[in-house]
Amino acid sequence: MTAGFDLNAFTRDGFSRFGGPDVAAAKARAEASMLDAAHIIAVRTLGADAPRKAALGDQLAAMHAAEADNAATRACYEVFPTLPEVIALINAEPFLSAARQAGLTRPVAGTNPLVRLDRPGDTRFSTPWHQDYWYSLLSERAVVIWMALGELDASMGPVELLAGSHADGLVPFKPYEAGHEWFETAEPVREDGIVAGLHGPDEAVIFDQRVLHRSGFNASDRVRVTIQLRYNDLDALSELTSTFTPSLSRFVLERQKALLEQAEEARHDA
Ligand SMILES: O=C(O)CCC(=O)C(=O)O
Repeated sequence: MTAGFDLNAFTRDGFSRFGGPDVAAAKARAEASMLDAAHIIAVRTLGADAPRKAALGDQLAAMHAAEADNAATRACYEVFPTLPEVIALINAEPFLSAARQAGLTRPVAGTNPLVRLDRPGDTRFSTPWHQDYWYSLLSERAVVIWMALGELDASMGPVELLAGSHADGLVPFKPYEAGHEWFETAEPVREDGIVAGLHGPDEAVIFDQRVLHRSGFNASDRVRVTIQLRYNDLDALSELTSTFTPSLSRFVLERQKALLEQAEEARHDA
């Protein structure tokens, strides 16, 4: 049983904070591996300017201050979700337990764990009002666990959740033209009851995938680091399939194409 989960709040608002020493420990394992990777990435991307800080937030802030064209923090964004300690979070007991308390009888992954790095003042990857259920459409009982690594305060623009919006069920959506997210709500959202997903270092927030939510604005000078875990319920799947398909990245596809073209040219020249 995970401490702090408030079933009344979850039922009423669609979300609840939860936490305790086991959440702190799971976060610390992921954070340590990300710091280690960030040190390696800093040396590769920044060379002699590579900072070496003892805390992930300080390390990313220093890397962002030293980088050109986001090269160092982009590499962190690419590499962090590949770390075994980050992937392992999906199987960490406090998160599975919170998903069970939220009503999922057999939680299964809705996606691999995702890592967001939100740079100061950058809105390019900010999400508009949306429901994560749009990206699953498979399990009526589906949740997101959203948690910050390192510090999180109001100036860093935590996710904004619209309390009680899950009660309206699936709302219509349309393509989102203004940024990198795919969809937004078809109708403007009545913005009463916005709650910032603030939580302590040993806590996380769990929300129903029907809750309308969007990115806050990072007005601080820090890189906001968050992890999202998404669970569907095997016992509630409308089809026995998955909502995400691990596939080769654009990097591999482009390299394969280049190698095939080289081989073709070499055959032609021979
Ligand atoms: O962290 C954020 O800024 C937004 C997160 C979000 O929209 C999501 O996890 O679906």
